[in-house]
Amino acid sequence: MRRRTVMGGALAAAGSGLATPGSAEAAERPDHDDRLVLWYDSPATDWESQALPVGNGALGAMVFGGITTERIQFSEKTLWTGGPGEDPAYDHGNWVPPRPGALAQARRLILEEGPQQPETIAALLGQPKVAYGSFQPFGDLHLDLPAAAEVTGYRRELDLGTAVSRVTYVAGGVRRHREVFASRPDHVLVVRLGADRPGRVDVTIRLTTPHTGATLTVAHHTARLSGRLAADGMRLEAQLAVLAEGGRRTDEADAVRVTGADTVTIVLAAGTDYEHRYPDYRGPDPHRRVTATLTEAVARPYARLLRRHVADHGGLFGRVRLRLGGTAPGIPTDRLLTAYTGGPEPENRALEQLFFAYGRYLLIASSRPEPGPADLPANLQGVWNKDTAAAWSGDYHGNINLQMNYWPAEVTNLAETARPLAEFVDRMRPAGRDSAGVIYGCRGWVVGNETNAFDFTGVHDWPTAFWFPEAAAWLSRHLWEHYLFTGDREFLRRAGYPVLRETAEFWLDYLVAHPADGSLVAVPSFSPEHGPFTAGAAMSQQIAADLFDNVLAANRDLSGDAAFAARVAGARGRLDPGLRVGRWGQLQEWREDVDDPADTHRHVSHLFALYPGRGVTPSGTPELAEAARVSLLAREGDGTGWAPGWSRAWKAAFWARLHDGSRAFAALRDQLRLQTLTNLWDTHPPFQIDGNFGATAAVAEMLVQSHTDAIHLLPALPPAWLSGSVDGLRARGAVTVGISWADGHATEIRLRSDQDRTVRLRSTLFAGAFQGSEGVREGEDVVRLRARGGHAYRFARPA
Ligand code: FUC
Repeated sequence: MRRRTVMGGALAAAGSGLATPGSAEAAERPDHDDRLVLWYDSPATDWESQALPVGNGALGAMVFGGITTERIQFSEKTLWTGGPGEDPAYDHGNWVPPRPGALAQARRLILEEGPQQPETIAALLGQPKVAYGSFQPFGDLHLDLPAAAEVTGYRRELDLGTAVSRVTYVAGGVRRHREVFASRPDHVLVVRLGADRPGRVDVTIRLTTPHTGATLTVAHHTARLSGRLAADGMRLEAQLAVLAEGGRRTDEADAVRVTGADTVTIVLAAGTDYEHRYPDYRGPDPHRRVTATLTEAVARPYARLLRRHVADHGGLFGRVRLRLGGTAPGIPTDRLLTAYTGGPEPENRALEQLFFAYGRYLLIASSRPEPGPADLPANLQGVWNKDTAAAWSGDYHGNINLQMNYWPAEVTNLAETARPLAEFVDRMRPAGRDSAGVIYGCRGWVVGNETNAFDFTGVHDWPTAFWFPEAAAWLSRHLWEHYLFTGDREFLRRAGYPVLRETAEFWLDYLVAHPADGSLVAVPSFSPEHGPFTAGAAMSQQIAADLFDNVLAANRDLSGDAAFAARVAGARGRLDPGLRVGRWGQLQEWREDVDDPADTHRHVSHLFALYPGRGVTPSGTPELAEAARVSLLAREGDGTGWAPGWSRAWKAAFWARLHDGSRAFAALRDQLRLQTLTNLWDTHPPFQIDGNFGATAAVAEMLVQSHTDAIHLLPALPPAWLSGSVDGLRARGAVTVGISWADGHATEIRLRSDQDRTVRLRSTLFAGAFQGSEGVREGEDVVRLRARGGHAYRFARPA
C-alpha cells in the first residue's frame, strides 16, 4: 500500500474543496476514494437521520438540501433554559432544607441491613429537580427557491476533509450549487448559492425560531432575531446578512428576497448572554458581539471565508488518516450502510474508514474552546438540537456519556477539542464545593450523574441515576490524560492538578472503613443504573483507585505537596480496589458475588479498570483480564440483545484492551449495522452522539495503545483489516505514531516525539529482523528508543 503522510494544513491545501462542483477538478476526483465524504442522491426529509451536520463548536446546523425549500436548522450551544434565571430558588440539586443525618442513615441501612433498593435510598437522599432546563434549538433558516419541473444529477454531501456541505443539481437546464459551512475562525454560518449561468439565482430567505420571546426585524438586507427565552430570560440574538453578486435584493416584512443574482451569500452570527460563571450564569447582552462578528465576517469575500474555514478545519482533521483499503465509487452513503457486511469488502472498509473519520469530524464541529467563560463541552447531542425539550435535556451525563464524548480527543490528535471539557470541570467547582459540603459532608468538590449549563452538582430523584459522585473523579481523569498525551506541564500545574487534588479531597472524606475488613469503600455506592445500593461496588472503587493513582503521579511530576501525597498514598493503601473474581470466573460488579451470568445490562461499569482505566491489563493482571473477558462475554449475551450505540462502542474498546481484534470489530460492526442512522449519527435511540465518539476511540484503541509501559502498535487488529495504514495517532508521552501493515503485521512504524524522552515500542515488527536506527531491543517484541524532541523515527521490515 502506498503511504501518504497527511500533515495538518497539507490536506487543506491539497483537497481544499474550492473547486466549483461540476468543474474539471471535481469531475476528476474519484468519489469515496481519497476524499472522506458522506453523500446522498436525494434531499433529506428527516432531521435526525438524514440531514447533515456542520458546526464550529458554538454553532451547529443541520442541512437538508431541499430543492424548492432549503431548511437549515441551527443551534447555539449556550442557549439553555433552566438555572437561576428560570427560578430564583434554583438549588444546583443541593438539599433544601438541609438533611442532617440523612447520609449517615443511608450508610447505616446499607452497612447494617445489606443491599438496598434504589427507591429506598432515593427517598432518603434524592429530591426533585428544580429549573434543570434543557439545551434549546435556536432557529431555522429557510431558503425558498423557484419550483423546478425536472431535476437531474441531484447530490448532497458532507466533505469531512473540508467540513463543507454541498448540494448540486440541474434544474431547467441550469446547474445549481449550494455550499454550507460553519466557520470557527469567523464564528459564523455561511451559505452560498450559485449557478452555472449568470443572473439565475432567485431566493427568499426567512429566519424563524420556536422561541416566542424573540422577534424578527428586517432592514438593509439583514434579518435580526432577538429577544429572551420565556423560561429563563436568557437573551438570544441571531443576525443574518444577505449579500448578492448581481441581481436585486429586497427587504420584506419577514424575509430578504433576491432575484436575478449570479451568487448569493448568507452569513449568520448568533449568540446568547450565557456565561459559565457561578452563580448567575449571565454575561453581556449578545447584541454588540453578534453585530461585530457579522460585520467582520461580511467584510471578507466568500472565497476568503471559505479558505479560512478550510484551513482551520483541515489543520485539525488532516492530522490523522486511516486507510483500510476501502473504496466505494458511485455508492451513496445510505446504500453503503444498508449493504454493510453484505457488500464487497472494499465497500465495508470504506464505511468503516468514514465512520472513524466522522467521529473526529463531529468532535471538531462540536467542541472548540472559546475565549472567556462562554463555551461548553459537547453535550449528548454535540451541538445539534431541534427540540425545546431535548432527549435527556441534551445535557451532560457523567456515568459514561460525557466522558465517552472525549475519548477520541487525545488519541486521535485533537487535544485542542478537550479544552472545553477541562474548562467546564474547572468552572463547575464553586458549585461542586457547595454540593460536597451540603449533601456529602465532604471537603473538595463533586458532581453527580447529570449536570446542565448551570452547574447542577447535587442530586435529583430518579432512583437508578440520582447518586453518582464518582462522576467528578471520572471527569478529572480527562485532565490527567490531557497532560499524559500532550506533556503540557504548565496545563497540569495550572489546571489539571488543582482539579485532581480537590477531587481527591472529596474522596478522602467520602470513603468509609468497611466494618468487615476495614478497607476503604464508597457508601452508598451504585453501579450505574443497575442493581441495588451497596457498599463499594466495583466501579466506585476502581474510579477512586484511578483518581488516587493519577493525583499521586501528578503530584510526583510536579514535585510538590508531600503531605497531601502521603495522605492519598495512605488511603490508596487501604482502598478496596474493586477487583474481585467471582464464582463463575467473572469480574464482580459488586463486592458480593451476586452477578447474574444471564444479565445483559447496557452498562459494563465494573470493567472501568480495563477501559478507560488501566488497572486491568492482559500482561500486568492476566487473571483479572481473563475475568473481565468472562464478564464481557456474558454481558454481550448471544449477540441478539439490544444495546445502545454507546454500549457497543464501549464493548469494542474493552475488546481492544483485551487484544481481541475480532470481537472488537464485531461490536463496531453491530454498531454500524444496528445503531447507526443514514447520516451516520449514532442512535440510542434517539440520536445520541456519544456512540460516534466512542466508536472512533475504539478504532484508535485497536491500532495503538499506550496505557502500559510501552506503546503497543496494532494490539487488536481485526482479521478484516489485514492490510492498511494509519498516520497521526497520538500516544501517551506526547508521541505521534504512524503504522503500515500487511498480512496483519506491522511493516513500518513511524514516530515523532514532541519531547526528549525514552520511548518503548511493542510490535511484532521487532520480533524479527527490522531496519531502523537507534532502537535497542528489549525483550522479544519491544524496542527502546531515546527519542529527541521534534525528530522523526522510522522502523521497517527489511524489503
Ligand atoms: C445514561 C444511559 C442511558 C442514556 C443516558 C443519556 O444514563 O444509561 O442509556 O444513554 O445516559
